[in-house]
Amino acid sequence: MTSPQHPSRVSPPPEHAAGAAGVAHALRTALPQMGVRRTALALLRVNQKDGFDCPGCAWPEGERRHRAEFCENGAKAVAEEATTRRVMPEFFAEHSVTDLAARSDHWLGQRGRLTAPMVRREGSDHYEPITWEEAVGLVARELRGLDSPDEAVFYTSGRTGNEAAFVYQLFVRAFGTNNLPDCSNMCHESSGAALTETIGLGKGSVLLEDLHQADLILVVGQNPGTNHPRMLSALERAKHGGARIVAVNPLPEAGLMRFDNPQRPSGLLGRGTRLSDLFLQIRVNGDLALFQALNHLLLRNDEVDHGFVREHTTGFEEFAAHAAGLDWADVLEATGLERGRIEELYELVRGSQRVIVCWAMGLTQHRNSVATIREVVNFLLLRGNIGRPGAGVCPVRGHSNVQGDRTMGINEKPPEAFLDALEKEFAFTVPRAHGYDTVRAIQAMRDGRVHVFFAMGGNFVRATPDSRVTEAALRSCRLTVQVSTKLNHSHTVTGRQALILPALGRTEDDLGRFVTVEDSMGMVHASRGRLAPASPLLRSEVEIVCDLARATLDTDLGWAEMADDYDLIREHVSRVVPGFEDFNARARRPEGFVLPHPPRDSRTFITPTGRALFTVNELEVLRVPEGRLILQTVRSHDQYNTTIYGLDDRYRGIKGGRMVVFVNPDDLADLGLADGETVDLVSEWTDGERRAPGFRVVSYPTARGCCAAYFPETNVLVPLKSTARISNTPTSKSVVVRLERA
Ligand SMILES: Nc1nc2c(c(=O)[nH]1)N[C@H]1C(S)=C(S)[C@@H](COP(=O)(O)OP(=O)(O)OC[C@H]3O[C@@H](n4cnc5c(=O)[nH]c(N)nc54)[C@H](O)[C@@H]3O)O[C@H]1N2
Ligand SMILES: Nc1nc2c(c(=O)[nH]1)N[C@H]1C(S)=C(S)[C@@H](COP(=O)(O)OP(=O)(O)OC[C@H]3O[C@@H](n4cnc5c(=O)[nH]c(N)nc54)[C@H](O)[C@@H]3O)O[C@H]1N2
Ligand SMILES: [Mo]
Repeated sequence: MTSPQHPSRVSPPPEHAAGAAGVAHALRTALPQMGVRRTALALLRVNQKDGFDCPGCAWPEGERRHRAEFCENGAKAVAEEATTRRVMPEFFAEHSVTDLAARSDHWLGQRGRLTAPMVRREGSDHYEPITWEEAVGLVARELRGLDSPDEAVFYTSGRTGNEAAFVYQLFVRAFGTNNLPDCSNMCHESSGAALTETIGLGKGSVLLEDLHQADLILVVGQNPGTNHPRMLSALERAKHGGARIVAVNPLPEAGLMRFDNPQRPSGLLGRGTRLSDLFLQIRVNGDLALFQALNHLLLRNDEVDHGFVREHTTGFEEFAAHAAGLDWADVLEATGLERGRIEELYELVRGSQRVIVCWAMGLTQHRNSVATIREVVNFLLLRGNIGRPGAGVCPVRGHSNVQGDRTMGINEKPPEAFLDALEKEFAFTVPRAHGYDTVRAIQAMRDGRVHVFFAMGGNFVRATPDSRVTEAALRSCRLTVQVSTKLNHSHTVTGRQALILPALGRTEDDLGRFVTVEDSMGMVHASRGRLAPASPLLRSEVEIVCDLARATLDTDLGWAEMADDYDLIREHVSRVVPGFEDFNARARRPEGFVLPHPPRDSRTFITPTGRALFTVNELEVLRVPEGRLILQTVRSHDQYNTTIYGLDDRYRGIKGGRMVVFVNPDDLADLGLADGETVDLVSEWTDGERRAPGFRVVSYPTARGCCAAYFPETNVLVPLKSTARISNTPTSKSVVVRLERA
């Protein structure tokens, strides 16, 4: 039995990424959406010094301000926003909410840009137009009617610029709560938790120059060919400078194997650079064991930078004692690797002076993610690979300003120093109790402790785990509000009343004003949109927040003035957030500026002991019952999180459908299944089973014992309570499933 959601063609995955095919694919997406003139106008302005920051990923631009760097998926992200298609108020008269709820993510996104504020009134199955004034009044009334400010939750997705993020958290705290969950909770929270504890700062410690100077780069649990395509140029440059590159991944991701740089004629011709010197096809969740094995070997052969360890670290003795007791049988079982392969990597490490570890969701979305990342830190500390050129930790962030949003105070557990500074600057009593993160926000709505849900961007209902539970949680609210650019499922799963507030995107002219963003490496720079807004009714996120604050709060912190002049916001930021001194002048520099990073800059570790911390992490091998696989949920090449650009996944050989599950041929044989069959995915958890029906089995060279399928379709399978220790991040990369023949 096949279904229309199954791909029309499945072929062996290609080894190459980008090249001429990438350019062609991007234009094929962009042209129908934007037309020739707008495509040219928009794509020429991406990441240029007087242009806008690419709404794609958070990878830094480097030499951006001098020459355009073409990126296929950046072009798709721009086209998605700069599209000429429009969702007009009449659209909502034609389509009921029930009708829209049954449509696919792809269909909803393809309708185009939202153009007017809309309300779904109690008891109605349709959205209808509402004025901004009335909409803002409605939110203010509901917020003021709550028994406690903690009965409201304010979510943020990572596209929101620094200025909007700062006024947003200011409004929420002036209102009286720290309920500020964000997409980070589902993303790099584990990295932040591990790095803050061990080096004193939850951000990466390398700059682009460091990558160029490294002699060994490990890319672990990351698929840059799809999700950070411009990173491949940096890897290519490192490679030409003599660096060795190692990919650690259950999947042989195309971009990591070979890269055809579209910036170069040789790349366009498809004679690319072989990127990875070594590919370790690790079993899902095997990374803690792998790094423990490397650390064990380094210690045993005394390949340790003792000077660094003595001067800058603490906890070494305990760590070393624990590492000595490594159990190789556990390591081999957890990683699924032969010992010889791990020793090959060890040899590369031993022969390298400057080592960088890059990682993304393959490390952060497991039960033991924080432990794994702490072990990565152990690995780098052992050889003094933090705080010197060409070396360091490199968590590669997702959304283009997710790191900046945190810096601006979008954080449900804000550091005390930040709250003190805020209190001093604005002279009101700031709430100190920690707020809800994403998972706890869902639980609070489900349990009737939260009645108003407000989202600054994103697609909460699809991005979060346990879709059925999350949907019910949102439906139980009195009011749900979505500040959005595009239609998505979160507009169709609503509280008793719901609002859609349409916002300006990055690419659009905001009365000539600019905002700022921070990339994955702590570089801050300006972003100025130039395209005419999708509708005259759109408002900037800053304006929306300031209006709402004025309508809700009795204290005036200068909302109207800030909405008018973003320089005033930046002045406040310059006094509240360290590293932003003289913000307005430095934001106007074409190159922007780099935020201080004490471990990177001077090996200053802002931990309680003033030293970097070695940690002891217990290895628990993730064992699954007979006949089960570990499912990891990934992105296709044609999606941006919950935004589905198209139904292909070119780098994995999939055309025309997303309902696939990638399984190793030997596992298929063991399970008595064959390529092309249709199965239900059934996840097994202590509280019962969850089912996602109708996936086409694809025989694929993934690691044994594992399988992969796309999110958001598989979010129904991720139990809400299955989260990482400490960071509480949903375990979207290790879901125990069985495949049931449909
Ligand atoms: N075009 C595009 N760009 C994006 C996004 C997008 O959706 N589309 N999303 C943005 C966002 S928000 C983020 S966070 C990033 C995400 O960037 P990635 O983290 O690259 O995204 P995923 O698709 O989740 O890929 C996870 C990778 O980790 C591997 N992996 C899974 N489990 C394990 C494991 O246990 N160990 C190891 N070693 N590897 C594992 C998978 O095979 C896959 O290669 O990209 C950002 N950029
Ligand atoms: N199973 C599984 N689940 C996951 C993941 C996974 O790997 N597996 N990854 C997780 C990760 S890493 C992340 S970051 C989250 C992402 O979670 P979110 O950030 O919540 O989701 P997105 O799909 O990025 O949000 C897309 C929507 O944002 C809105 N939008 C776009 N640009 C703007 C803008 O400029 N302003 C405003 N106001 N709105 C805008 C549009 O309406 C669009 O529909 O998902 C997480 N969920
Ligand atoms: Mo993310």
